[in-house]
Amino acid sequence: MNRATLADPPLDVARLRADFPILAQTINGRPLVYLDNGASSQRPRAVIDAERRYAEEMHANVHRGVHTLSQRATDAFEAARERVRRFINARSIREVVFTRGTTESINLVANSFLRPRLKPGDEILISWLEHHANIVPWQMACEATGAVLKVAPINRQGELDLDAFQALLSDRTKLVATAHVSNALGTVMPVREIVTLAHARGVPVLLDGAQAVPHFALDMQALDCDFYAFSGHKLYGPDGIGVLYGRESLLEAMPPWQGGGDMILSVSFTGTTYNQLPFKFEAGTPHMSGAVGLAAAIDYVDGIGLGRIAAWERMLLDYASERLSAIDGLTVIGTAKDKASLVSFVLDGVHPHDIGTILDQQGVAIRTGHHCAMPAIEFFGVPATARASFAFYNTREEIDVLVDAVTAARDMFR
Ligand code: 7TS
Repeated sequence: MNRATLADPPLDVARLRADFPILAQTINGRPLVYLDNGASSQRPRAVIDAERRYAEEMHANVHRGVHTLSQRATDAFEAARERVRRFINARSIREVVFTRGTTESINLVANSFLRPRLKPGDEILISWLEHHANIVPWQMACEATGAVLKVAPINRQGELDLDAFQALLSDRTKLVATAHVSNALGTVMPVREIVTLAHARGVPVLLDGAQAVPHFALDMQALDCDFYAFSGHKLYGPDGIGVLYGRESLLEAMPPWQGGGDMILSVSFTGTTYNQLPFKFEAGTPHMSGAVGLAAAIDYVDGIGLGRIAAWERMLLDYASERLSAIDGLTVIGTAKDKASLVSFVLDGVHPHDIGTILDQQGVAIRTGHHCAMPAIEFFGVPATARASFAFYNTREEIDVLVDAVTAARDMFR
């Protein structure tokens, strides 16, 4: 490939990389090449500083005290909620529930929204490429109620078969739940079509946005989904904090999932009155510094611009796909027309775990395994893949290091 023909979108990556202290280190004597952003991306200093400032200047318990620190913590926590609302263009902060992450957000919907509505024979429709977090909570709901999990197929490129999806929608379907972007294959799902088809039959839609949020600008009102789940740690923010967006009318009608402090207005032994939205779904002390850090991550990402991030990552994806596919013996798993910035692959004669170990010796961090999406990986007849997932702070030079390391791994086993 002629590297000189690749036009550089206007992103000063060298300057941006300096914002990420963790990227400046060596691993096994080599400069770190961090290509495991699909699992967790790294935090810029702005996020680390925001979390530290919270701890040094504001920390106390939220929504409880009249004292100054508690007010400061509450203000910071609620300002973070408003920042998330603006980022995803939700109508109201009542639609923004803080959770531990995508997994907890989906479990909240499974337990509070879905279970009380399910009768034996009802159906939940997902796709074949889901992360386990968007499979198992629905299976558990099915086990408890006698409902049935339906799975829409994918093709050999790893794209959803939209006709089959439509055909699987029925009068018994109580919820559609699909990824926005597949973590195992990188496929960008046709979420607008999914929402339109489901809503045409009156079926609500949950989108698992864990892998979409770092890559595209989101607009809940335009997307018109009913629930949207994501995690802070994939968006350059802290771990242990995530978001459930929910349409207000649905959240309003849902019972609380967990009981405890903060989710009540009054408690007596004869009965308890629940708090208003979104606090009804936030039992116990929340991850306050995490929310503050998430807001700082959103400020940081917005400061760069998701459009510019997407353009840079597109370039990285095209470059990596082209160079990796040119390696003799390497097969890319997941070749959808519309992909986000990751490449899953297998190498003839080398187990993905061995690829991961050999790459680590070169300072290159990738993920290997089934990526918590066993059905999606097994669909391609392999037990595991190696996955390189990119962020805006990655460079073409890093992809060159990846390609050289993968080639060396192949040669070691020849
Ligand atoms: N859904 C998708 C599509 C994901 O990629 C992940 C995490 C989750 C849900 C769960 O998110 P959590 O923050 O609640 O754990 N995916 C990955 C991954 O691809 N490698 O490590 C975690």
